[in-house]
Amino acid sequence: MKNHEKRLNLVYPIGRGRSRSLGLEALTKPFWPVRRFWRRLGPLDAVRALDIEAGPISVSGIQEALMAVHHNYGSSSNAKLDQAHPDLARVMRRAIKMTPPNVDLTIVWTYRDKEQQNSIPASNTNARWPESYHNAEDEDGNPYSEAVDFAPLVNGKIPWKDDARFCHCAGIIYAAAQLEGVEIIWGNDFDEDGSTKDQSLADSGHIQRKNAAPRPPAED
Ligand SMILES: [Ca+2]
Ligand SMILES: [Zn+2]
Repeated sequence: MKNHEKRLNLVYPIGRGRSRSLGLEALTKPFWPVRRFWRRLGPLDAVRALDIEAGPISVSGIQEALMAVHHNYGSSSNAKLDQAHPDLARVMRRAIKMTPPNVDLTIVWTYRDKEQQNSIPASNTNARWPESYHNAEDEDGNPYSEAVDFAPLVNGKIPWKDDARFCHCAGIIYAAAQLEGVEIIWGNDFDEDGSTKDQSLADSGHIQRKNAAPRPPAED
């Protein structure tokens, strides 16, 4: 426990204009009423909800307080990230720590083998094995995906039809990539002109590594 944690409290409403406050350490425990309230907050509200009891609080203290309630990938997302190029895995692992409390992320795909790639409907991808960046392997033939498909998670479900939420997450991932020094290309702006209106096949839940080697053509 760091020193500043003793000075941070979460103030949360309990009805009829009353509120209760809890020390920060309670936030890291699975005390569900507080965690649920916390997740409903936007980032600014979350900072306002931190009541500073004594003395000045540093920006890093507030950041750490927010980090204490950050989201984490589940084991399935983590296993997928282990099959991606380490630069992309690093970006996605940083991105989830940068989302506000009410935005959660999941990993849908990294590497896809031949069967998985070719079973995706043509309406979702033009790419057939092995031409997708999701099909990349290292020199030993191990999964080494040059692309990641991500999605926002809302109450444990992916809101597939809510493209704005995917775009919101993509913005956070772009920022994470910049901080990690990794250049990425987003699936809703492949020509990188900043416009999402000129895409024939928009994929807001896809990023790939900009410096990835070109993929071989599809097999017949
Ligand atoms: Ca564009
Ligand atoms: Zn993809």
